[in-house]
Amino acid sequence: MKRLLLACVLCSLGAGVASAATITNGSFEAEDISPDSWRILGAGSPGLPGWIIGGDGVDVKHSAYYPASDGNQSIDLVASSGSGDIRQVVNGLSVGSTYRISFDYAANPAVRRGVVIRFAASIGNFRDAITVGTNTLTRGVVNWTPASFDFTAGNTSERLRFASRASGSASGAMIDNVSISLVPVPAAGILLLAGLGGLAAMRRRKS
Ligand SMILES: [Ca+2]
Ligand SMILES: [Ca+2]
Repeated sequence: MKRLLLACVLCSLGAGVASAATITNGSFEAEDISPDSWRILGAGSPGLPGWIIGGDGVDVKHSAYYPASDGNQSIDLVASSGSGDIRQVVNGLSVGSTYRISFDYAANPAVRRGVVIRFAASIGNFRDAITVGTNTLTRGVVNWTPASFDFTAGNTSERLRFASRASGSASGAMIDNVSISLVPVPAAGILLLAGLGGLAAMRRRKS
């Protein structure tokens, strides 16, 4: 009986793993902008499949101009001026499960020295503000930094958003290589759940 209970706990955890959530066009490669070096996309533009563009727009950069961290294209969250943002609804989440959003970010190398670039990443009720350093910039070189944050799904669908905070120029934070993964339940947690399941079964048998 205990062995069966443990198997049930493990298979229910396994079912959580199977509900795979994905980011659509997380590397911004879906629409090839070459031979352009970059392409400006205004709010509501359909030029970034999977994402909704808001604010003052964003632009897509090609590796021929600025090297992407993954593939050939990345995003500058500031198009020509003001703050742009991109967002999409992530489906297939398992309520109560913890997920990790991973991505790479950098300062657009064209930004003037001394200008502080900021952007925010959010999903569900999670929000993180990130300040991008500017003092090591070399024109033409993109210093990509990997980043990630964890959130617990409160719904089966949550909105993921990356939003610029105005940099005061046409150059803002760049992002690329956005992905989502399920954070595994630690082995100790599985054993605790299995133990609780066994206790509950024993109580039921006694009552
Ligand atoms: Ca890319
Ligand atoms: Ca720009």
